[in-house]
Amino acid sequence: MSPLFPALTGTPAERPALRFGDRGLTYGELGTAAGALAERIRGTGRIAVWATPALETAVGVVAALLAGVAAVPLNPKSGEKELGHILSDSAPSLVLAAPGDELPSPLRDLDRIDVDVLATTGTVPEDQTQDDDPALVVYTSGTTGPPKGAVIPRRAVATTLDALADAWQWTEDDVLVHALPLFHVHGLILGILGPLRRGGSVRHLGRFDTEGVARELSSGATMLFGVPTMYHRIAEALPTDPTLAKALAGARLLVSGSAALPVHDHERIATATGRRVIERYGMTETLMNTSVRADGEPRAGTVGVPLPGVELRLVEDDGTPLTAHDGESVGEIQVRGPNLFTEYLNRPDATAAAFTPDGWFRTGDMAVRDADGYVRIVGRKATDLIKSGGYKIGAGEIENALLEHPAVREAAVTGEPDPDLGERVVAWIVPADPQSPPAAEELASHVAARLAPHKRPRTVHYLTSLPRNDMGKIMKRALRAHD
Ligand code: MCA
Ligand code: AMP
Repeated sequence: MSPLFPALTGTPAERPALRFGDRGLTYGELGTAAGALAERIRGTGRIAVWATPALETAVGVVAALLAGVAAVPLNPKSGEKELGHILSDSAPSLVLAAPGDELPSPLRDLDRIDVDVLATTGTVPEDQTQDDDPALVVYTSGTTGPPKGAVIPRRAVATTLDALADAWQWTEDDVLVHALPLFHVHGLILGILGPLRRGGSVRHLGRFDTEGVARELSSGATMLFGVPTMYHRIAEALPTDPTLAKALAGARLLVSGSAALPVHDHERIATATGRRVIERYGMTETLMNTSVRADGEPRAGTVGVPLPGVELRLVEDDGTPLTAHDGESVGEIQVRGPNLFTEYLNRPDATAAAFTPDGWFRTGDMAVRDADGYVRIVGRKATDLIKSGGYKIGAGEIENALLEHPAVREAAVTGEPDPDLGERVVAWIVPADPQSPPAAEELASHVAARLAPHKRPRTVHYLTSLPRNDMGKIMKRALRAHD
C-alpha cells in the first residue's frame, strides 16, 4: 500500500516530529532512527513494545510499521497475570524497549532490542505491505475473561487518520499536545501516528498535569487530545488559573474521547475559555467512528456525525435497524467500514460473535440520533464493562483476580459514578473470615499487581452474602442498595 508516513521522506528533514520532555526528533532524525531499526526487525514475527510514554516507544512503533511487522504495545504497569496472558497469546518474537528500562520476568526470556533514537545510519525503506496486513495488536477488556487482542490492519490506521484530518482540518501545521498512555488507540494511533501521518508534530507531556497543557498551548501547540478525566481536571483548575484559560482559548482544537465528557464540564470549559471541546467516538476494534467536525456545530453531549467512509446504524434488540432520527429512539450502534479491526487474535468465537452476518460490528454502545444525524451515546449494553479514566475495564477479570486472594470467598465488581474518573471500580466482597476481612488497600494492591493499577478497586464494600437470583446469578443492581 502507499506509505503510512509519507512525511518521513517528503518533509523537510529539519521539521520537528516528536517531542517528549526535553528530548525530540525531527523528521530527518526519525526517518533515520526508525529506518535503522526497521532493517533489524524486518521479517521477524510480531514484536512487543514496552510502551512507556517515551521517544523510544514512538520510534519503535514507527520502525515496526516501516518493517511491516505487527507491534503489540504493552502497558508497562501491567501486572504479572495480564502480562503473562498477553505474551502467551500474542507470542512476540522480541521486545523493543528503551535502553536502561528494567523489564519484568516474563519479558526477560524474550530477545530484546534497545531502541536507539539517535541511530544515524538508517534509511526509510520502500513500503512493501498490503492494506490488510496487521499494523498493531491492541489488547482490550471484555466483560469476562482476560483481555482480547484486537488485530488492527494498516488500512484502518490510514483511513481513520485521514478521516480525522478531514473532520478536524488537521494539517502539517498542527502541533498536538497530550499525555495519553501509548498502549491504546487514543494515545498511540491518534496521538502519535496521527501527527506523523500529517507531517505535523506532537509534544507528549509524560504525565498529565494542567501546567504542562498550559505551557505547551501557550508556546505553539494547536491541538489538545484528552480523556474526560483530563478535561474534568482542567475544568476544576480553570477558575483559579488564568494562564490555563488563556492557553485553551488560543488553541485551534480541543478534542475529548474514550468516554463521555459530562455536559457540566463542557459548559465550565466553554464559560472560562470561550472554547468548546469537541467529542469523537471510537473503539479499539473500530478506531474512530464519529466526530463533531471542526466546521460543524459543537453540541455538548453528542459525538457528532459518522466520519467519511464509516457506515453507522442503530438497531433494536431483535436486530431491526432504526430508521427514525428523532433524538429519542434508542438502539445499539453498529458500524461497517475500512476503519474496522480484522479479528481478535486466537479468538474466532469472539470475532464471529462481534459481527452480524452481513459484516456490521456490534459496538455494544446504545445511542439515539438527532434529526441532523448527530449521534448521542446514552449507555452501554453490558453493565459488566466499566470505563474509568477512559480505560475500559471488564468486571469479570477483576472478580477473578479478587477470588484468587485467599481472604476473599465471593466477589462482585461494579462501576459506580465518579466525578473525576467517570466511573470508579467498586468491589463487593464476602470475606473468607468475617472476623478478619482483608483491608481495602490490600485488595487494591493485589489487583494492581496482577492486572494493572487502573483496574484496582477504589472502594471495597464488605457483605455477608451477595444478592443472587434463583439461578444463582449475582444481582448487581441490588448491590447498590447496600451502599
Ligand atoms: C495507585 N497506584 C498504584 C496503586 N495505587 N500502583 C500500584 N498499586 C496500587 N495499589 C499508582 C498508579 O500506578 C499511578 O502511578 C498512580 O498511582 C496514579 O494512578 P491512578 O490513580 O490510576 O491514576 P489517575 O491519576 O487516576 O489517572 C487518571 C488518568 C488516567 C491520567 C486520566 O486514567 C489515564 O491516563 N487515562 C487514559 C486512558 C486512555 O488513554 N484510554 C484510551 C483507551 P504513577 O504515578 O506512576 O502513574 S480507549 C481508546 O483508545 C478508544 C479507541 C477511544 O475512544 O479513545
Ligand atoms: P475501548 O474499548 O477501550 O477502546 O473503549 C471504547 C468505548 O469507549 C466505546 O465503546 C464507548 O463506550 C466509549 N467511548 C469512546 N469515546 C466516547 C465518547 N466520546 N463518548 C462516550 N463514550 C465513548
